[in-house]
Amino acid sequence: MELSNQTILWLYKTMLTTRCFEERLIEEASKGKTRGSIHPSVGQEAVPAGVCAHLAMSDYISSTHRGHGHAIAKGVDVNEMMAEIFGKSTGICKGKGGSVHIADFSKGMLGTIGIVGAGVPLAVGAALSSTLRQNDSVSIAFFGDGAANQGILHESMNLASIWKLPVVFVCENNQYADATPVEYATSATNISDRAAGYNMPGWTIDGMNVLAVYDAAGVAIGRARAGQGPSLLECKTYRYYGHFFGDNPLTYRLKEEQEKYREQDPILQFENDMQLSYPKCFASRKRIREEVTTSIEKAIEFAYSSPYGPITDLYDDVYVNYAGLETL
Ligand SMILES: Cc1ncc(C[n+]2csc(CCOP(=O)(O)OP(=O)(O)O)c2C)c(N)n1
Ligand SMILES: [Mg+2]
Repeated sequence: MELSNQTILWLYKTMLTTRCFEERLIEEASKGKTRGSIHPSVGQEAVPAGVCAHLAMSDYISSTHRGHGHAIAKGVDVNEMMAEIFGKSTGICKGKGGSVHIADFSKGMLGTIGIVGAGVPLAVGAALSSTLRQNDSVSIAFFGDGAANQGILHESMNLASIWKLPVVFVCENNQYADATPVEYATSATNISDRAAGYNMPGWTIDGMNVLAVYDAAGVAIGRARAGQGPSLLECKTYRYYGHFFGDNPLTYRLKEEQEKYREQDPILQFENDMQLSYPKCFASRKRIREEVTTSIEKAIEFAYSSPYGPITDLYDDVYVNYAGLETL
């Protein structure tokens, strides 16, 4: 399918922004500047970009512990994300949540979440709300291959199917759940095969290729928007770094395996595609790289120069303030 130059450049910039954000974040984490755990998604950038390219602000996504790319692709501000991970009061959740609690309801980003599988029913709930409100918003539930074996996913897929909800279940199968290989932990050959059990279509695609993700997500999201119900999209991908910042993936993954996937790098692959099919976009790649680097350096500066919140605010935002709710 021929894409507009605008879409091509958006895909490129979104993938690059995620890569640059996380590479810089890792540098700052190494210096001890960040707070809380960090799970880099470097290598997996094609999935959030290819999916979210079809979404509007009025659509919803729920994410995982590896969610910087989802947040960026849904338009969350990188300054506020960076400040959040530095624990600063200007962070998107006032610096109280860190990398695994990045939410921005104004952008339809329901949150990165540390509990494996827990984001999935949030997306289903958001899809139910769209159905009840009779609008055409769709919801995306991003989850990993490890989460695919959590009961909550299966309950969520079943409910979404019987109620024909506008939700797409997007599995980022990066081949490992922490140090456990997917072949060891998963009964199905393809995770998408499980869609049949819930009477919905399922597809397995190359998640290192952003154009393949874009095409398949377009079909799945188009169905959901047209009232044809949920579907399951499994994107086969790979994380380059450890499970979390500080993990050494070489203790459980062969060097050759890692090199094989790096050869299919989603950004380099896309640059080759651009050179062949979108030469005008290819010509602007240097400018885009510079723009991205500048915006991430600004985000780092913003995080450094922002203050920590006062200790007196520590317990604010922990529990809902019920005052006034009884009058609703
Ligand atoms: C309910 C629950 N069980 C276990 C954990 C510990 N844990 C955190 S991430 C993770 C692996 C998840 O793997 P996957 O879903 O494939 O996502 P990936 O890390 O590969 O992105 C585990 C077991 C958790 N956070 N929540
Ligand atoms: Mg995984």
